[in-house]
Amino acid sequence: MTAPRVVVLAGGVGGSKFTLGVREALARRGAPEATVVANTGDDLWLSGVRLQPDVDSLVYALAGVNDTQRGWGRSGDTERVNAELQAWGAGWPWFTLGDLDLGTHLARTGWLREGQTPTQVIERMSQRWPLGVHLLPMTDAEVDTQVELRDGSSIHFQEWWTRHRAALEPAAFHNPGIRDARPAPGVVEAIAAADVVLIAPSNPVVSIGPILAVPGIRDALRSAPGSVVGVSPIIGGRVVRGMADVCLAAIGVETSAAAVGAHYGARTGDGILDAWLLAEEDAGSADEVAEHSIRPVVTPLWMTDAVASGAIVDAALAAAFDAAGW
Ligand code: FO1
Repeated sequence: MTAPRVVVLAGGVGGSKFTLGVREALARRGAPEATVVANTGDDLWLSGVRLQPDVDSLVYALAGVNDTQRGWGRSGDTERVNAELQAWGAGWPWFTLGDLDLGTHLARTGWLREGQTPTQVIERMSQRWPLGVHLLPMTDAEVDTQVELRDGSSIHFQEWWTRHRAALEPAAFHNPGIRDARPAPGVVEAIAAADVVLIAPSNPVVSIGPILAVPGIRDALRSAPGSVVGVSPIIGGRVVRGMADVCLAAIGVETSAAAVGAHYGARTGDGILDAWLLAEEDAGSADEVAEHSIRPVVTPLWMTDAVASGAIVDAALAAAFDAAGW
């Protein structure tokens, strides 16, 4: 199969780097644009505007206007409005809203207030730049992640992440309202029509976790006719970016490629994976992955640029074709 239909489940920074590779690998094959399902668990209301950090990371990266140094926001952004917000004591003193980025939040908030859904807002945002993928939110419902701390109190994920740098020990992560949420229009349909579903090397707990927690998405993966292939966000037993190790510890999962693969589980059991891509540094745990009935594939996993990410996608597609017996 040279032109597969691909769906990607993705979080922010890791998801963006991976999606650049998906776009590159599919363009090389003349394949249709991938459908990318973005985590919206990181979303928040701040100073009266709606932020969708993972959606924006994907949009900015695919449009080539992202700040690659910082990992979030727009390149070359300024912070004049942010300084004024701080002077008013509005917003959060530890959270920066760039001027160009605020333009995005204002546009989005206006459209939401006019009654458009997040799916429609993203569709509209996607018209400004040719993203080369079909970007969907996981759900149109607001299911912002709350971090439950050991003392029983809860704070918004973004406060825990950016203010406390994940230093407050989490007891659990919750997405209030997610049990009543529905997958955004087109998500389940895209999974059902896909030859391959790729799980990006994003945070398994607070990026991929919320996507899988939207009722209907996990079932759609389990019954998908195509193959489901995940990419380890752990290389050499360490997290590549972010503070995923703290998140994993909170749900009792070791920070290792094999443990995260086992956490997702095999589709032949009660999980979601057919194959799991491991870094060469973790080749020693391939047998452990196979013991969980998941096909291990060892390949370089450093996403240094879109070509390197594209090579990872090539390996994932090859694994998918093997898993499907093509
Ligand atoms: N991350 C930070 O560490 N500090 C910030 O001030 C900050 C602001 C910010 C504004 C908009 C946005 O879309 C993302 C922003 N991020 C910031 C990144 C974000 O908090 C997280 O990295 C992701 O949500 C985790 O995936």
